[in-house]
Amino acid sequence: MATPKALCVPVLSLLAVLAAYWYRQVDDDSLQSRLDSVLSSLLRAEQKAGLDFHRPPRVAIGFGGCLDIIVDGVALLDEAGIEPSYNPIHHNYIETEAQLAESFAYFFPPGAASERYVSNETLFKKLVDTSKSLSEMRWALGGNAPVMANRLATEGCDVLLGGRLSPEEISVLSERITVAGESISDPDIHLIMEYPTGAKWGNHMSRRANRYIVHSDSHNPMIDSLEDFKSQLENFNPDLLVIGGLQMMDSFPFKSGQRESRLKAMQELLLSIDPKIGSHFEMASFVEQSLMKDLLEYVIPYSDSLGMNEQELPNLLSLIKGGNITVLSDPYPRVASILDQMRELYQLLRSQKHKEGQRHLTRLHVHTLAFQAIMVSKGSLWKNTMSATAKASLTANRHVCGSSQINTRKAKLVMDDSFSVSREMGSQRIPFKESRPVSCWEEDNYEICLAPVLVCTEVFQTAGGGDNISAAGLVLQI
Ligand SMILES: *[C@@H]1O[C@H](CO)[C@@H](O)[C@H](O)[C@H]1NC(C)=O
Ligand SMILES: *[C@@H]1O[C@H](CO)[C@@H](O)[C@H](O)[C@H]1NC(C)=O
Ligand SMILES: CC(=O)N[C@H]1CO[C@H](CO)[C@@H](O)[C@@H]1O
Repeated sequence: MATPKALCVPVLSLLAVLAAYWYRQVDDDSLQSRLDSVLSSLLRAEQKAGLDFHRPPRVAIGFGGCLDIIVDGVALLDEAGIEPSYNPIHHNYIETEAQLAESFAYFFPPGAASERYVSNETLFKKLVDTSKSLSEMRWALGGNAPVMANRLATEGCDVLLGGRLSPEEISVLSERITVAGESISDPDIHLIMEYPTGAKWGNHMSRRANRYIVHSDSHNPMIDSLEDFKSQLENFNPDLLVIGGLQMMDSFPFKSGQRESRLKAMQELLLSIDPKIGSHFEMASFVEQSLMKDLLEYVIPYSDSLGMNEQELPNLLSLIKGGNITVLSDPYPRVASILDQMRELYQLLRSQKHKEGQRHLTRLHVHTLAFQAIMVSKGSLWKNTMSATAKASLTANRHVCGSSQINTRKAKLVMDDSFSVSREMGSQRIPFKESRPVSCWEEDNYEICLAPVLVCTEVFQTAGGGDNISAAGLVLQI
């Protein structure tokens, strides 16, 4: 028979296990209720602006469009017999399988979004054919402009879309969208190589979910719907003009002077718009320095509003300050450093000498994995910044999880309990309140709103996220 003392030990350890279990349970429950509280507060903030339009807002948006093939990036490389490379190299464009492996090895471990032109048709066709043989592949309408157009239409806007699309692509567009641009039979294809957080490729592991995109476009780089779009614009009478999709010009083998002449045509379009109509430019992953410089001359000075992610912000800033393109930045930036970069970009762009017809930047939206930040000049045309920031944040989860209903069991917060508004010593710290998750405050001649993202933990799709998020943010501000 066991003595009482001998019995004691197992009983105690059983109690310890039960206690640990109970505490974990309490911990889980309080975390869960915190997420639920953030969600309900964000939903309230989103609804505050309400979409009770007198008439549907009218948004004209260009350019381009494509069919996306969405696959698991690692599965595709395996199936295509492209082995992991341990020689990460940043290539501006891709010509060989080895370059693809080197380039993927560069962006996959940090989990940074990127997009590359494939100049080798044989290679691109091989990748597309291999993708079609994967069991888990799906097609989607792609391209910044159509994705933003569909989102804006879903939110109740009437949309004019500049792009040459195929009948299949047009068939999945909302009825609220009018397409300006002749239809085509051979749409450009984008191959979206997605990967989740912690995905393994040989000895590489991804730090966060993201995608690597390859394309071999022929229509999009020429912005060949520009003229049709321009001729329909006046009649359409938009409240807002949105330009995106210009990264398709990146590293494309243009004939000499061809790119510049297309961008000059774009500049003329922008100059022809009534200054009372807001214009927004959506940045993207650009790696060709001379193209970025052209954008700084022909497009960005004509934009009232800019949208970009945590990679694109330092890239643009570096170039304006006379430095080089930065291809890769911290995919988990701190709030303070993003806000500092936003202030700097805002001030630099506004302080540049303005030529006739150029606009002053009055809105800057930066989307990151952990939070959304929108900066708006006081007295500008942009309304409802607080609600727009909440909506952008909710859209991030809705898009990545692939569901309009947000499930907090598939979400986490990666923002700290408080954040500093700047890296400068002695800067104000703002606590993060579950019941009021969107923080807004004023500085100088602008207001900043910041909202945490309920980061989706069961990723359905990351590609197109920035477009949905930016469009969702814009719709409440016009
Ligand atoms: C293009 O890609 C194919 C398939 O990977 C390859 O066999 C060929 O060598 C590549 N061509 C060039 C010029 O690199
Ligand atoms: C910028 O890029 C050029 C050309 O690639 C290179 O020669 C130069 O060293 C770079 N400068 C900096 C500061 O990185
Ligand atoms: C969550 C979400 O709204 N995702 C959408 C992003 O935009 C594309 C194109 O309009 C939609 O198909 C997605 O559903």
